[in-house]
Amino acid sequence: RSKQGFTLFFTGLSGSGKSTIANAVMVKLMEMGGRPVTLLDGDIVRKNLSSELGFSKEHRDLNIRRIGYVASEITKNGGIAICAPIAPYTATRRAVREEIEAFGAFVEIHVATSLEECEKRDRKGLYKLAREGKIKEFTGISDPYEAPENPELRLDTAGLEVDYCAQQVILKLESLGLI
Ligand code: GGZ
Repeated sequence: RSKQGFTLFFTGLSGSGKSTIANAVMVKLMEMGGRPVTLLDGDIVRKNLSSELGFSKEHRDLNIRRIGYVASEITKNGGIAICAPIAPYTATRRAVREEIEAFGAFVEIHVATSLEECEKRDRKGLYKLAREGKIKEFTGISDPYEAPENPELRLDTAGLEVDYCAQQVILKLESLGLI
């Protein structure tokens, strides 16, 4: 009998490493075969599903609820959904967890790379623009990030290799009996 579906939900600041780890985990899960794996990355969802939305609390919540709905359908059908938005609000993450747990497991991974480290990396130059006030409502600078209190896994990527982080996620999924 094949195992239940589940959703892997990465949350963390811009530049924390969510997308990078999510991609590495996706590759590992695909190599294992079995269930189909769908990646719902922040960028891709914003482009294809939420292109009319900005970054107010209302719009961020709507974005996360859409991601949650798609992930719940995938989970219901026995697949693996990997989500990687910032998802800054605890209550919204909890609502998505409840929606998904009706059908399968919800595994929350807090990519807890510090603001200092994310800003130091500033891969896309967005922190600089946010500090200059050229991007408004920027998470961590001029908008809140509510860190999860009880994630299934917490990873601070500073000084860690991508592959090591991805392996920690795989080990967690094994210990939860999901793979
Ligand atoms: C945060 C912003 C903002 C503001 C643009 N605040 O590093 P990135 O560039 O690729 O990831 C960030 C992405 C955040 O979109 P999400 O859909 O993940 O956010 S949420 O879950 O809150 O809906 C960043 C870019 O969009 N970006 N403006 N003001 N990030």
